[in-house]
Amino acid sequence: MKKDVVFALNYALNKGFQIHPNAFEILEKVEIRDLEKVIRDIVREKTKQKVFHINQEDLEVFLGLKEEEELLSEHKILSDPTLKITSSEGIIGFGALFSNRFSRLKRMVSNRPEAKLLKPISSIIALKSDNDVFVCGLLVERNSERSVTKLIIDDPTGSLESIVFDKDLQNIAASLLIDQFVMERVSLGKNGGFIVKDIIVPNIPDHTPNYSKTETYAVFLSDLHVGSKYFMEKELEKFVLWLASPDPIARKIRFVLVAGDVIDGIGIYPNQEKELVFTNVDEQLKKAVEILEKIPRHIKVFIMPGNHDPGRRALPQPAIPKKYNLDLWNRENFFMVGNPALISLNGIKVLMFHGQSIDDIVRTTPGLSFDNPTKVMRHLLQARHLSPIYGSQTPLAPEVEDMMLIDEVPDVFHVGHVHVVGLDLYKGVLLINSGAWQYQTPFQASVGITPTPGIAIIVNLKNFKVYRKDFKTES
Ligand code: D5M
Ligand code: FE
Ligand code: ZN
Repeated sequence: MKKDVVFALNYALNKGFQIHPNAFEILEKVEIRDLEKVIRDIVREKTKQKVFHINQEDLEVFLGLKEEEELLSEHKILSDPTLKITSSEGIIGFGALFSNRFSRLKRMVSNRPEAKLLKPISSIIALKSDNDVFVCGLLVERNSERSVTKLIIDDPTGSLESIVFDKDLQNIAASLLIDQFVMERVSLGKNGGFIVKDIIVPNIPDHTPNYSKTETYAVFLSDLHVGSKYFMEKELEKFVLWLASPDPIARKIRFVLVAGDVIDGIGIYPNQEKELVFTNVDEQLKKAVEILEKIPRHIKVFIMPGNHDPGRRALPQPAIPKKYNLDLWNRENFFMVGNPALISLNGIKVLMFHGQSIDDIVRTTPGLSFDNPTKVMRHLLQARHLSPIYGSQTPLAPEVEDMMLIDEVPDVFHVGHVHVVGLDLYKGVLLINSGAWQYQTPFQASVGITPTPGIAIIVNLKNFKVYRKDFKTES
């Protein structure tokens, strides 16, 4: 028997394992590179499972010689801003952006019965009759004072101020995001002002999701923050090793999606240098590649930028540019996408977005908080827009086409940024906030954000069954 085979077998036997004779047959037939490592991995995994024998199947499974089922892993990038970004500049650009947002959302609601009755704002300003009329526009302002709410909406023809008295309607008004598209049914009040009778948001219809034909699994991650002192390197390494292990679920994983903040970046917030292990972007990305390239090649990895990654800050963001790291682009199982992106995995449409807009939305919308990110995600689907608020902290680029619109109803909506795991189902759409791989930073502590890091969200694409796997080490 070859020396390395003897060594590997002794290793397993010393750990108290029995080895089935059929495992020997394989070892004699197949030339196995890194046999020692393979045996060690099997021993580790089976020890966890408290099963202390190794047979032919264990070796076959681990060496990829056997798949009990052919698992589909087809992908298509349906929409990606990277090549569409025009970087138009100035006020004219923003005019074009908002006019595009307005007209496309108006078209989106055009099959609703109310849409037939829509009037331009300019034509109703001089309204004399007290019949109800329908208008639509982007919400520019919302104020609540005493027991009424004032709304101002703009369409291309003018601006309309209206008042909401009804309590339920006021709650709906409070849930609207600034600069989102909204339809209103209004009537003329006795003192000449417009009174809101109904508020209609674009929303998504009840959705019947697409499922994968085979039991292929996908893992949803975000906010690795490689380069930060608080990056959970050990935990992410453990996750990557698990992907290559004989664990029955790990063996079925064919997709890994990373929703931004791959690295911590530099100059992202004041005094960040003090919290970095690597103080330049190149080194941080190199480290990220070092870890991610251990993901087995049969798993496709989709990588999106966040506000900490290089490229540009304003939304939509292009994929992390080649000039920062060519290895990310060259590896055959890595797919670099912009933010946001729509990706089909075995026919399942996954809308991916880093989630920068959540900060502004939480700050301006009553009832929302960082520790319930999927509630914010519901609002985004209702507004059919990923980042409506303009002029606050989330920079928007003056693109001619508003690429932050949610044109298509996805099957899975995957967001990151808040570092808190959130799972929900909204009208048939699976909502995932995939948490983080960074411990709580002093800044997050100071603003009361308590992350839930080190958890991988794993989804069986055949039935959308979701698993949370915690990789946090005890320390
Ligand atoms: O964002 C991580 C989390 O920290 C996310 O919930 C937003 C929050 N955050 C980040 N910067 C700010 C500021 N300036 N104000 C309030 N909250 C903030 P990350 O993108 O990973 O830094
Ligand atoms: Fe982050
Ligand atoms: Zn972020």
